[in-house]
Amino acid sequence: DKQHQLKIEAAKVALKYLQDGEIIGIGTGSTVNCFIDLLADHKHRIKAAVSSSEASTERLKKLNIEVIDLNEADEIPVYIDGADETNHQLELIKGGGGALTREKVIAAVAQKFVCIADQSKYVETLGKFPLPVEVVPMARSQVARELVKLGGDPAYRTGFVTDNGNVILDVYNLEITQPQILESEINQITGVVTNGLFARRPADHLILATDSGIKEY
Ligand code: DER
Repeated sequence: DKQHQLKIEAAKVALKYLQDGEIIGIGTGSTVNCFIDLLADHKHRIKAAVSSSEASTERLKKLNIEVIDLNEADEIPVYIDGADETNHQLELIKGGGGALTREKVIAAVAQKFVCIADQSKYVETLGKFPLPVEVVPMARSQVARELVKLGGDPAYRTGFVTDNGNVILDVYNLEITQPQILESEINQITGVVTNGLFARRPADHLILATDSGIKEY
């Protein structure tokens, strides 16, 4: 469909960030899956991949691309990942796919975080998409109460356990006008592992596929 075609367009442009013989960081989601599929014709250029989820790892292994642990990589020149929302400062909401913790860890290490997205993700103000927050299971109710105090409406992502064995609260009705401040406030709540605001460490580049072509920021 139209949106899938846009995801493929964005993924194609991201190939230009491949650096021969280097380790590449790979995110999670349907847009990243388009990028992984394109790697089939470029895998000889990749030394190895560091993956942000079991789902992406499986997809990479099917292409016989070596997947290594982040601890074996002394640096990650380029990290390719999608987003659920991005504002005009390339501050993101991520975690729709539930891989936010490993995504955020790799983004913290990566020298260049390249976000690939279709036009539906580009917003003025973050927060229409519910903010995922990864939580230690026993702390779920307490963290939910704290998130309500911050003005959110947390919903338990029932039946979902992250690759790290934690649970996720999706927080609705936040109007996120100061993403970096809210990111820090949520990080301070005891029991929170990670929140899906990538604002303190935003994307370095955005490849946005739109009906009127590719826009790069
Ligand atoms: O969960 C995530 O952070 C994913 O990157 C997600 O935000 C993007 O998923 P999509 O490419 O399937 O829209």
